[in-house]
Amino acid sequence: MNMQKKSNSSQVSGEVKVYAAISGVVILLMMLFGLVMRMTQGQMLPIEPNVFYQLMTAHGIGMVAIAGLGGSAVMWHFLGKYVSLRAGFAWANLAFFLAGVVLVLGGIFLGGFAAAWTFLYPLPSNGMGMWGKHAAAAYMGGVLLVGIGMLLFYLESARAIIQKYGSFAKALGWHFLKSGQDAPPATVIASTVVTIINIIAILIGAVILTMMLINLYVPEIAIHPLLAKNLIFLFGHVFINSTIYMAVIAVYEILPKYTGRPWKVYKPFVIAWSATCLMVLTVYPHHLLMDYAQPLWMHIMGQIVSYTSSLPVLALTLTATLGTIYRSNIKWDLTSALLVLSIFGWSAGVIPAVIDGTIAVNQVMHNTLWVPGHFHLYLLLGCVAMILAFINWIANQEKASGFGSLEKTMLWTFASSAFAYALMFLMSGQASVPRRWAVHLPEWLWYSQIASLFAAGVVISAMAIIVRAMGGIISPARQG
Ligand code: HEM
Ligand SMILES: [Cu+2]
Repeated sequence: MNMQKKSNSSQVSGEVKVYAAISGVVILLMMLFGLVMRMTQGQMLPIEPNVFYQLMTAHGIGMVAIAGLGGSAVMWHFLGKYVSLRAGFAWANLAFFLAGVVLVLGGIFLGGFAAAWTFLYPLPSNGMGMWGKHAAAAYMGGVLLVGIGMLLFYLESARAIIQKYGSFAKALGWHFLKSGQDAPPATVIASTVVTIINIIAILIGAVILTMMLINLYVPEIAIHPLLAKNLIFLFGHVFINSTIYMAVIAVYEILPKYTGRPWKVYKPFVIAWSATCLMVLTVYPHHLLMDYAQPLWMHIMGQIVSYTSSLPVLALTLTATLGTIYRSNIKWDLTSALLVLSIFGWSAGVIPAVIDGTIAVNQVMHNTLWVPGHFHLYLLLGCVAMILAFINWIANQEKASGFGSLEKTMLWTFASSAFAYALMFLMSGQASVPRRWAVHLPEWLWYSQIASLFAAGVVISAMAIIVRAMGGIISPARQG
């Protein structure tokens, strides 16, 4: 490697570059799977339903996992500026990740596994001739491996945070609430919350995956289906939420470089993150609102916490973002524009999510395309926009760059087509089009066809952004 000393050279480590590069490529590939699915629903492609469900399983788990890896890149990069992280753990995580991906893809595309990424018990062991035990085992074993890698990653973060700050309480800023002194940086607060909640969530995910793997080969050892569903959604909800909580660190760290105003930590910010830390673990019952056997108090908790869990951190991040931009002479380029877009996308997506977390609405909207509508809004325009911003930031050696017409076109194409794409899901949901159906009724086809057009816009603009950034990540010494 050619390590020239440059006065203003950036300090992006090898593992972060590799994470970012893999994230970019896999996000693109999974978007292509998504486009193929939506076109299939619009009867624009002759894909068989079993292949549709394989693609849907791969797209779901692939996007969730890669959002996790992309978010981890952001967290590892910036957390590493405050605490000392050992690179070996990031590499170990990557090794587990890649091994897990091979198993998952093998289970899906060789073994035919197509039970959706949520592997809801007892579906994986009931392939009905479409897939066998080993395919289900490969899938679940692969997810377990990815989880183990992530667990190592968070255990190392936990160790490094405690070594530097003494305790999680200090890293969460609880002393600051009392004394008003020495607030930890926003990055450390967010990383600590994600570390705590994801260690718990991944352990719970590992428990249910192991139970289901045993059940696969020893069916006499049955699992209570409702318990299984609770454990799976606790894991799934926390993990996917954490992807945004990691990626948002890019907003906290990068946006101030453009506005010249540091991201100051105030007491409400500390309170909001600590509150989220508790609430995110108890909000998942909003995925089980239609399970009548679930205790009533859990339904009520799920609804109430749905309102309170996502809002504090979002509201504070949104107001702080607006505050930091306002009259700041912010310098616009692709990175800063994507970051601001991401806060908008995240905020916009939470609205239909909270609506769906309301029991009365959920009775109607549950299992319609309203659900993919809300989460594509905040994952695509929120989480992915943050990750793309980060990829672009490190590709430009952590400096602002030009905002020419090419960049503007990429940005606006991405923003408008992603928004319109998610809107088509929401409209389909409002028209009661069911979620997870390979074949749609004739009167629904136009939704999928128009959506496919927007999906193509997302794929093309994301490809332009990622391919362009890739050059900067792979050959950092490009400009002298
Ligand atoms: C070009 C961008 C994208 C397209 C075209 C796309 C397309 C789709 C389609 C057609 C479905 C199935 C909807 C249904 O009938 O139920 C789906 C589901 C899903 N997508 Fe996407 N998607 C895109 C981006 C993303 C992103 C960025 C993420 C996450 C970071 C994501 C995560 C998911 C998940 C978790 C599911 C649920 C799968 C399931 O129901 O098991 N997608 N997507
Ligand atoms: Cu949830």
